[in-house]
Amino acid sequence: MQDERRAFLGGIASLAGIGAGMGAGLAAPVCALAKTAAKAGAGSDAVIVSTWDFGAPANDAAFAKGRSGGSLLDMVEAGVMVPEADPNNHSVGYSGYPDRDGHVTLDAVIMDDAGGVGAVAALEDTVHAISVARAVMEHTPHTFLVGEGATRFARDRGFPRVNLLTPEAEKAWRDWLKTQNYRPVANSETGTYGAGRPGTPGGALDHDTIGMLARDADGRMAGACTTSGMAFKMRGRVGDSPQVGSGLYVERGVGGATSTGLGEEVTRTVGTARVVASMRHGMSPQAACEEAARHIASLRGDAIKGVQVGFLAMDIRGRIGAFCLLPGFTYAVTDATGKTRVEKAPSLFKA
Ligand code: SD4
Repeated sequence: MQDERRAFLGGIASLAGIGAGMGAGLAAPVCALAKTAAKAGAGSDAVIVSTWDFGAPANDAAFAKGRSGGSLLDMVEAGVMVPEADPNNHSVGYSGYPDRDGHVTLDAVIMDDAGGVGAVAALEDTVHAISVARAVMEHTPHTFLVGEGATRFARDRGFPRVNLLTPEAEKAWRDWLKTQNYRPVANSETGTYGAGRPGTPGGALDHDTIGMLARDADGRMAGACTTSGMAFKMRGRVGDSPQVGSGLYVERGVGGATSTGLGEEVTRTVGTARVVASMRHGMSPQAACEEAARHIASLRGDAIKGVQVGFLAMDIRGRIGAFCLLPGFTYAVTDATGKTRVEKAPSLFKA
């Protein structure tokens, strides 16, 4: 843990073009270095990326965690905890839309580039699925707990029991029950974040997921991905997000990738493992994301009409790539100075 911590702090220093050895403490010099970097205009390469507009405050929280001495794992965990706790975000974590039986179930994965992996799926009554995933990684001999076992594990580890189904989400579910029309809508994430009100059940508020990648200048990386998946999904349905190689993949010496959108299309193709494999074989993060999206399109043809899938990747040098099937996928990028911007990904199809 201490090594990782030093790596991030050292990373900030070298990203800023400043040599190490500027003082014995860890936290204090980093703030100074960040300032110097901003002054010098240095640090334009990405250090944190995440999916959708709501990735911006999440990135800021992750960066702040790194500045205060947190490890890469601490950073991605702290980052994605922001939308997990946000009642306006239907649905990562709290206030998520339930499955068709009225249960809010969460999926999450966290991983580093040293073989550390923890995941949960169909977790209930717990706000911070990502922290439970991390506990699976750090306190069990396993990588993945699901359903009742995951929920019991969360209680055993002291995570408080919280009813995730807010009155607003329950109302949306009851409205949805009237038609029971299950039709995932592309890009619901951008239109609804911060709106603070429910939309058409089964429609525009169908899904929100945050996937995040963080790196340091030594080329070390970690990632996290957390969601409540598709609103009004079948009970027991698990999407791409908690599955290593689908919702998230990080590889030492190469980089990482995360995905969002209709999870079934990503799990079919082990999408993020594919993106990282392409990067391993020399493709840029951008070309690798494009290749994975094109592969889904050629494999699935008409079946993916109106379906959104977005890939976001970052290599160990901080080069980023993003590509999606339909226009509308956005992502947040934070550079070594801590400056965050939101970008639009290019798409394969026009609409
Ligand atoms: C899922 N991929 O459960 C997730 C949903 C998502 O933005 O990414 N929404 O299929």
